[in-house]
Amino acid sequence: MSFDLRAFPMGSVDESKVPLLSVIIPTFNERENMPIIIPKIAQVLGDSSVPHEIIVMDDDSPDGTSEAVGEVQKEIPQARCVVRKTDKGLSPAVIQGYKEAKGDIHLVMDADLSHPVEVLPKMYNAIVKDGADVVVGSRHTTGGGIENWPFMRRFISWGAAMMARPLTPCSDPMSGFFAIRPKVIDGAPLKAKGYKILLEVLVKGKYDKVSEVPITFKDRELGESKLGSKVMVNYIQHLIQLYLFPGSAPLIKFLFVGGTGMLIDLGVISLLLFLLGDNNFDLLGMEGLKYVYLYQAGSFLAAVTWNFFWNRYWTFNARKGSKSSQYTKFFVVAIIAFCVRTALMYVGVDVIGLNGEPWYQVILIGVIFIVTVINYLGSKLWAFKK
Ligand SMILES: Nc1nc2c(ncn2[C@@H]2O[C@H](COP(=O)(O)OP(=O)(O)O)[C@@H](O)[C@H]2O)c(=O)[nH]1
Ligand SMILES: [Mg+2]
Repeated sequence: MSFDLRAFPMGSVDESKVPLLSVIIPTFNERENMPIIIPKIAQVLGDSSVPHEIIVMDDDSPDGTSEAVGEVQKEIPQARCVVRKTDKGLSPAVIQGYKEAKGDIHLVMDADLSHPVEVLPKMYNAIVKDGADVVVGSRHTTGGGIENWPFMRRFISWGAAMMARPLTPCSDPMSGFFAIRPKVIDGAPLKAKGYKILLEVLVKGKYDKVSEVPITFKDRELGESKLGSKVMVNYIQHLIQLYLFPGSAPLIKFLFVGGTGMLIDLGVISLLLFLLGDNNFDLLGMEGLKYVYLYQAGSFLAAVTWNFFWNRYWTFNARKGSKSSQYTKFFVVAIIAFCVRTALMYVGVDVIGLNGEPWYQVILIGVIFIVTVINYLGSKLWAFKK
């Protein structure tokens, strides 16, 4: 087997050795599964000559999981168990597992054989050979699936995955089976609250390429599921946190900020009219019109500035770039969009004459759409480009 070591930048890995895979298995009461899954992993990875370590992150299971690992370890010395007595829970166990792991690739999988061990070499190669930063064992990609689940359960699982879709570039962001290069989460503020640690990693980590390997998920045969009904509520809370996290789902945030910007625009112009008065002069006379233009310029500036700050800190999380240069570019994009809007409305309404119902509304919506696309792309690809 050959390895493309260029996938590992100089310094991150000793180039004389083949990248080491750390398999992290969070457990709670999985005694019966230990003598099955650990030898299976060792065999599959051994057959493919993948150097590896196996770390069981056990929450001090009363059923003797750690003792079971101790037994297996006699035959398979690259396996070990870390017994955790504080900060219990699935996600904290995985996060601590990342700290324990010494490998160049960190892979997480369940203990209950729901995740097919056979695809481990494929996932490893997706990173080592194909240069992925994250690889996900996916049930929802072509070729993936779930064995023996009734329609309703599949539907709920699919719906839950869809709710997270805008947050990540992956079809199965709820999978508990995935591998990363450690640099992906280096310095990332991972929170251990939710059960879906992959979502945390995909929202908060730094990566370029995400690959998916299709898997068929099988229900466990031994032991019991620990993740019951509380998971649903926890998942929704977790999703809300992740949607609010700076830089996640930028298109949704951008549209939301744009909406608030329109309110600012309207509010400022109304306020100016209210304070400085439309009583003092005739709005329809030339003099009055000039004031309104001035007010419009003021409210435009206020809205652009408002949008700029929210987009910089929240939508795109671009606080590292130079503020003045970002502001200038953002302003230029807004002016261009404004000119495009004015020109298109002029052509549509005054030149072509689409000023009756419903054509005026149709053209207005079309123009707003085009202008939003210009604003979004200009912001993402230019003003706030990282
Ligand atoms: N360390 C640790 N592992 C857990 C905890 N809860 C579940 N796990 C492990 O996480 C994996 C998935 O849990 P499981 O109960 O199979 O969830 P399900 O497949 O969604 O029903 C298994 O390996 C469990 O042993 C926990 O609180 N702490
Ligand atoms: Mg399970």
